[in-house]
Amino acid sequence: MKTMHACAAFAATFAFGSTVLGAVIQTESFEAYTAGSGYYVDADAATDHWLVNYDDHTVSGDGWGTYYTNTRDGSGLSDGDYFGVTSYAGAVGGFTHGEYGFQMSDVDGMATMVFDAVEGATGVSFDMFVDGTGWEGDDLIKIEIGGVVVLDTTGHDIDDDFGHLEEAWTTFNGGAGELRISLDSNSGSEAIFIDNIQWTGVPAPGALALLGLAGLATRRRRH
Ligand SMILES: [Ca+2]
Ligand SMILES: [Ca+2]
Ligand SMILES: [Ca+2]
Ligand SMILES: [Ca+2]
Repeated sequence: MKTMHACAAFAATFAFGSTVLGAVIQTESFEAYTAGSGYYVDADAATDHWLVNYDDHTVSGDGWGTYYTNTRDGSGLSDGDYFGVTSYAGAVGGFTHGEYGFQMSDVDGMATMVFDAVEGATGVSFDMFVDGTGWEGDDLIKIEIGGVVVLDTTGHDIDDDFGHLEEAWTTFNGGAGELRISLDSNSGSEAIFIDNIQWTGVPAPGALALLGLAGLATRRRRH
């Protein structure tokens, strides 16, 4: 009975127009941050920790951060790597929104970008570019949205089994919740780039009330 009720409300929203549900309510395109020049350097390769911005290099922003995990007992990001917000588009041809994107490379361990769940969001999409190179079986790219695994190359040689992702921008989609993008790699030529993150969902409760759908907003928040 409860499910039926929710479906009826959902259908009512569609009656007002599907664009209501698909509205972009938040974006992250890395345009508002400094990119720095040269290498990003992290002092600690041994301990799992949140990375901190270094000089003008940005690895943490508004509602997101990057976590380092010591998976290789290697040099991590202490040896100086091209990592963080960048305007360098030489590898990708151009970013998918604006002049800046986020580059992860030569982690010598694992780095995970973590984007907080956005209130009211029911979906998220973003673009990822994977460099074409001789990845090995112990390298991995993993994407999780709200705990749902969208991509996981664990146990695969990326260029053998996920070659379709190489040298191209691919758009990934998922539902609500925290967005996590991980790269475990050990070479400067093993790089991924992220751009154009868009969270979609219902408009703010005030806008819904104007449409006479305040009841729906209350119900959806409980999920
Ligand atoms: Ca951008
Ligand atoms: Ca490194
Ligand atoms: Ca390979
Ligand atoms: Ca490798």
